[in-house]
Amino acid sequence: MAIVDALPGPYSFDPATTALIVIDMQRDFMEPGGFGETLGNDVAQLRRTIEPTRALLAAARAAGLTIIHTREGHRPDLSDCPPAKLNRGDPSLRIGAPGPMGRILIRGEPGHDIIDELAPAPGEPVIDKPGKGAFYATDLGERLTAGGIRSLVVTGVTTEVCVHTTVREANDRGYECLVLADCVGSYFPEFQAAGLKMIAAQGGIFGWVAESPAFIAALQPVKEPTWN
Ligand code: TIU
Repeated sequence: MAIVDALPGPYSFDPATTALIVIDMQRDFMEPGGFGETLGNDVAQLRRTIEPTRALLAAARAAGLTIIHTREGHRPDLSDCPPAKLNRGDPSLRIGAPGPMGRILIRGEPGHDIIDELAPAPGEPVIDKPGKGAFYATDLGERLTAGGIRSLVVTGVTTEVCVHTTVREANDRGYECLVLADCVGSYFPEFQAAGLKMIAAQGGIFGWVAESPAFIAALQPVKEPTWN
């Protein structure tokens, strides 16, 4: 087992049964003109996550860790977008409206794609999700079960929305979640701080929190099966 210096205490994981999940590092959240900005947010707040996540991905690939990317978005006909989500904000800037990066938060549009800096490598699954949590209305749970995954290292945006929802879903399903503080971002500094505190509080009510260099330092190569 590898051990990471984390809050509320050491996080133990076996790289062979651990997956790195990179949540929603899409232009729609990270760049001007996308969904994040139409909600009134300062997208510049999220940029500091890019470089640590790039380094993390390089280390995880070198170690042979399972890596999964997610994207939040909807079908072009919006049939998977409930009215409660659609009817929010200025009608000209809502999900499905035309924006500088195509229709806002719609699958297949330029804004929906993952930013170039963190592009998935060939073979890394990209899970399209209509909700905030990565388990809701996706096959993530089945994929993790099939791969024998028990621990999740979670990064991405935004800390208090899609990262939190996914960690809460995962924790209830029995996964041990480590959230990497420098690789998750919020449009609100106070939510970033509170969101991270909430995960590790109460003895780690949702999981553990560490910095990515500590995780990279602890990461060991996934051992090949003995019959190879
Ligand atoms: N608005 C916001 O903070 N986030 C989202 O809508 N989605 C994700 O967090 N991916």
